[in-house]
Order: sequence, then C-alpha cells, then structure tokens
Amino acid sequence: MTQKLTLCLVGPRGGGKSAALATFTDCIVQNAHGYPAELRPAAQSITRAAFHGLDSEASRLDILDAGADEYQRLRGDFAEGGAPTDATRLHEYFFRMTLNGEASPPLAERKPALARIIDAAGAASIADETAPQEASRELRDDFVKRLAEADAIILVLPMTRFEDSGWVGNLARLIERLAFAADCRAKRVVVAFSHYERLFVRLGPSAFTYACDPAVALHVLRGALRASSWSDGLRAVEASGRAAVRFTVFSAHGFVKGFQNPNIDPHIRVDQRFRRAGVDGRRGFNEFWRPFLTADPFLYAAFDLENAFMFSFAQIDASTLAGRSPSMRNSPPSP
Ligand SMILES: Nc1nc2c(ncn2[C@@H]2O[C@H](COP(=O)(O)OP(=O)(O)O)[C@@H](O)[C@H]2O)c(=O)[nH]1
Ligand SMILES: [Mg+2]
Repeated sequence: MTQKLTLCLVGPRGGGKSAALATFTDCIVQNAHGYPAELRPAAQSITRAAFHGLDSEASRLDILDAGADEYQRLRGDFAEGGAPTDATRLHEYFFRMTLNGEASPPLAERKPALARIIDAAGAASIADETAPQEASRELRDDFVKRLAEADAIILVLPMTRFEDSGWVGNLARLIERLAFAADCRAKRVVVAFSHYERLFVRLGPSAFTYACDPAVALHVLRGALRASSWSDGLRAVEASGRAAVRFTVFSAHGFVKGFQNPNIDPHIRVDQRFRRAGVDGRRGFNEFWRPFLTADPFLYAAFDLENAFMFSFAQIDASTLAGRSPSMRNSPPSP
C-alpha cells in the first residue's frame, strides 16, 4: 500500500521554490541531506498517470518512460541557470518517494509515498506589491484551493532581510488564512530558508564545515525569526494543534564538491555556480555542484521525519543556554 500526498510549495517570486524542487532528487542521490545515510531515502519522478493509478499495467510502463518528463525539464532549466516559473498556470510534478534503509521500528512501518508537488509562480502564491501583477485572478483562486487541499505546505523564503520587501504583508495574510481557515487540511508546514550558502561566502573552504553544524542553522533561524511579525500566524497554526510547524535552511546552489566553498562565483555579478571554463552542457555544472539540504523539506513533508536541521518553535524559542550541547545542559548544578 502506498500513501498519496499533495505537497504545495509557497513563497515569493525568486525565493527559490523551483530551485529547491529541481534539486531535491539530486540532493538525495548525492547524499547531501541532513538525514542519516542509513535511512537511504529515494525519490523518483513519475508521470501523472502513475500517480493516479500506480497498480495499473499501463502506468508501470509509464514510470519507465521518463524521457519527456516535465521534471527533467525543470532540472535542465536549473542546470542552465534557472528560469522564472511560467505564471499562466500551476505546475504539478509527481514522485514516488521511499525509505529503503534499515530504520528504527516506527520508520520501518512507513509506506512508500506517491507525492504530487505543486509549484506556482511566486505571483500566484505571494504577490509582490511593488511588482506588476502577473498572475490572473483565476490562477490565484486555483492556488488557494490547492493550498487548502494540501497535506503539507513548504514555505520557501529567501535568507535575506525581507521586512521591507513588497510581499511580506501578503506573506502574513497568507499565513493568517492558513491559521484560521477551517478547510485547511495540512498536517505539516515547513518554513525553509533558501540561499543558505550566501551566509558563508567569506569563509572560503571552511564554509561547508560551518554550514554542516546544526547549531549554526539554529542560530541563523533565531536571527531570521526575531521580531518577525509574519511568523505569529504560524504560532497560531501550531497552537491550534492542526499542523506541526518546522523551520529549516537549504541551498540549491550548495557548496563546491571537493573544495567546500559556497558554490557561487564571486567574479560574476549574478549568482552563478562554478563550472570549468570551456566545458559545455550539464556536465559542466554537475562537476562541482553539490546541493545542500534541499531534500529535507520534501522528506519531512512526505514522511514526518525529523532531523538535526529541522527546528520547532520550542527549539527556536529556547534560551541560548538551553540550546547548547546536551552535555552542558545535563551537567549537575554546581554545589
Ligand atoms: N545564491 C543562490 N541562488 C539561488 C539559490 N536557489 C535559487 N537561486 C537563484 O534564485 C533565483 C530564483 O530562484 P527560483 O527557484 O526560480 O525562485 P522561485 O521564484 O521561488 O521559483 C534564480 O536565479 C536561482 O538561480 C541558492 O541556493 N543560492
Ligand atoms: Mg518558480
């Protein structure tokens, strides 16, 4: 038996939703997620027909026919530097997600999941008041409907100051709607901060070591959430007991394989990943490219799987002292 899930990506334009989606299967293949390697997660893109009826013979053949797959196109777009999501329709991608490793008993019971992931242009999910209105009324209404039906919501926000962006008001309104709409059935909400590698650009080859420390991520998330009024609605979501809320970080560009510095070329004005001069095509990007934690929001959303980079409000709110290493917390009080 498989379970069917709908996951909905939400976030402002340019936040990194499509990049997260385009890279999460590679992140799994490259073992660049925050879960133990023994979990052996897998995600395979499947067709719409396979999602709707996996047990039929026709759909089994369908799985093998990945040639014209929309998801491969999305991956290709990302490899070439990324393209803005077409704002005339919602985009659906389908995956079979499994946990293959020997895991602890409760995990062993987990069924493979067939996931439908909905990605829309930022204008359809969180409009920017300072940008031209790209998405039609119908598309935005359609998006709100899908959002209400989703089993889990992945909110992707850029890891930059955005209190003065043109969309933070709309973000707050959308979260309020999630908190108080009785018809919203999401059980999990993941807030994933993107562009994480940018914080480490001055650290050179030590960058990856710092990025791999969950305590650094917790510190960064505390900073991002401090005095953020848009997150109040998320507290209401969690307080209502209807959905769990988690915060995490990720980078689609990631860190350079073998060198461990952030994978953005400082000599180019726009963020671009490193590639060897003279090498053409996708291989040129893949040579150095290793994404960072982009699979985690999807694995959490599909399987309710916690890891060291996934933080709750309680962890974020805990005092810094309580957040230190367990050995410090457990040391007996001095006489
Ligand atoms: N530096 C950096 N740029 C990124 C990252 N992920 C995406 N981008 C860039 O940010 C821009 C917007 O990303 P996109 O995924 O299209 O955002 P969306 O509108 O939310 O789907 C693109 O130019 C991406 O190449 C990242 O991890 N690091
Ligand atoms: Mg997009």
